[in-house]
Amino acid sequence: MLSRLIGPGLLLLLAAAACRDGRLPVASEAASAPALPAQPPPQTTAPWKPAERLGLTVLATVPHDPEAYTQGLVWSGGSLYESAGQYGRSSLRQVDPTTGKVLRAVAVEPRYFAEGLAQVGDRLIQLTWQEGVALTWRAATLERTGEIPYSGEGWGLCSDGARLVMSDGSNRLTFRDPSTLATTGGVDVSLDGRPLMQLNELECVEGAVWANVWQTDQIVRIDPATGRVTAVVDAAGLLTPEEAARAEVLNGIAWKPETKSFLLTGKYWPKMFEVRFEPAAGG
Ligand SMILES: [Ca+2]
Repeated sequence: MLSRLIGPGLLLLLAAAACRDGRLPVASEAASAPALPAQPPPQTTAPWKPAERLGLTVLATVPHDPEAYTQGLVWSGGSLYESAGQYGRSSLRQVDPTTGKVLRAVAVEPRYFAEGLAQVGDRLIQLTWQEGVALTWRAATLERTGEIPYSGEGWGLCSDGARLVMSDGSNRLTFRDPSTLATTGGVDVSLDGRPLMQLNELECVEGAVWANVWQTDQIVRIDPATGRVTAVVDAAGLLTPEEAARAEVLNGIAWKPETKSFLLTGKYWPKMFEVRFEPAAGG
């Protein structure tokens, strides 16, 4: 009886531990996640309530470099910065948010696979996937200012003004010191009572953390104090089927505080969208 009760929970713990183990999550793992047997929400002392379901309204559509394997997107006072990945093709870019034109691009060494991007003061911090080092840049000039080592995989990154929030492909968000990248805390993310894996590009917005979920058209809003997903955005259908056939997954989310809107794009996407998230019809 006892083993039957703890069985599913133990399985979830093992799955979470496996993905934090530094292994690349593979499609079979992602595909197997929804196949877990349906379970009731776990018994917890915290009040549990389902995440809000959101849709989106497109405010504007601008071109996006279809050669950019987007891993990070940051808006800062009218400037738009993008981190593009892949070995031998990684770069840091400044992009015209109106035309999508790449204003400046600096190549990253071929040994680095660039990942998430965040701004801290006048610096940009760019993660690398498995190289254990963050590259730092002067935002105004895109000059490289240094490298900061860290442990684990680098996926998404955002700054909430006091700390960095980082994802690694698991359901864990790690909080880091913005100067040293030393770990200062973290939280495990759950959606409707179950671990939500594959958290990717991040955006810190007014106390919440928004995350692209790898290999899905979903964006989630996370309460970083509890790890609970408080909203799920269905962002499917932004690209036409023809565009989607040549593109990769949705990944790239930046907040424009001036207009309280988001910029969204994806890996090899030909377009970038300015959107506003709104309650889904019927939800
Ligand atoms: Ca972002």
